[in-house]
Parts: sequence; structure tokens; C-alpha cells
Amino acid sequence: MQVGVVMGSRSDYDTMNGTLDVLRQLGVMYEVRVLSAHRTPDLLASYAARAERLNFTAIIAGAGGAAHLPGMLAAFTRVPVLGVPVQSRALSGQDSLLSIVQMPAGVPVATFAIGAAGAKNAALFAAAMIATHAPDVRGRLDAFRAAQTRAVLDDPYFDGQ
Ligand code: RP5
Repeated sequence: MQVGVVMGSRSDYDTMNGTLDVLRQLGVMYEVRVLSAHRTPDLLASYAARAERLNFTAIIAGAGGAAHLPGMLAAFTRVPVLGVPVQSRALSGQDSLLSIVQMPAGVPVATFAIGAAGAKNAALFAAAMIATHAPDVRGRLDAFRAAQTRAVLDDPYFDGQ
């Protein structure tokens, strides 16, 4: 396994599916779990230990509201944690973002944008980490980026200036 993808609730799935789509597209091996810092704290701790034992390259953790999942995982493991703030209903994800990004010095979480963009970019970031030592993933990531560039340049509204 290269990447663990976790989310605080099944209700985060629509957002985190963006992560899974990109990982599949780039041929990155992953597993998915629902884990909650508040509702399943013991499971969170054992998952962090397992991720370290299995030598995951990264854990992508999406959570909303009082989004303590990424930070608590980072507290339990040295496996790099990439945090995705899920857009909450009450505060539009500002709460999620601040809960994830404002970690105390010494316990880092790499924090991405709120919602769909963050979910996709966390997967691309994990793929870039893996690409440093896996030429197959590097090739697919380069192809993804080239296609994205082409899509802009081929847009009929782009005048080439
Ligand atoms: C967080 O609380 C989850 O990550 C989710 O975004 C939010 C709401 O969870 P549910 O009440 O929908 O299960 O832990």
C-alpha cells in the first residue's frame, strides 16, 4: 500500500471521492477507511500505528467542522499527513480549514484547499511524493500535467498571447 485515505464520516465521501479518482488515474495504490478523531479515537490510534508499520508514503485525511482527524493522526505517526478540509454546512469549511492548518510547531500537517480542489490536490501531492522513487507514477503524473496544460492551450478562447 502506498497511501491511506481516511475521512471523518461517510458524509465526507463525496468530497474525498475526488482524491480516490486522481489516485486511480495515476495508478497509486491506496486503501480507504472512515475514522473519527472523536467517535473512534482508539481506532485512529491503531490505524496510525498500522500506517507506520506498513510504511505508507502518506495518509490523506479529510474531515469537516472540528476537523481534528489529520492533526491527531500526525500526533500518532511520522507518516506524512495531508489534510483536506471538507466544506461544512455551518461555516462553509472555514472551521475545517482552521482546525487542520493551525497545528502547533512540532506536529506538521500539510493542509490543502477547502473541498474539491483540496481533495484532488492532496492526491496529486501524494503522487508527486511517490514519483520521486517510482518511475511509473512519475510518467503518469507528467502525462496528467501535460494533458491539463494542453486543455488550456487548445481552448478556442485562448488566443495564444
Ligand atoms: C467530522 O464531522 C466529519 O469529518 C464530517 O465532516 C463532520 C460531520 O460528520 P457527520 O455528522 O456527517 O457524520 O467528524
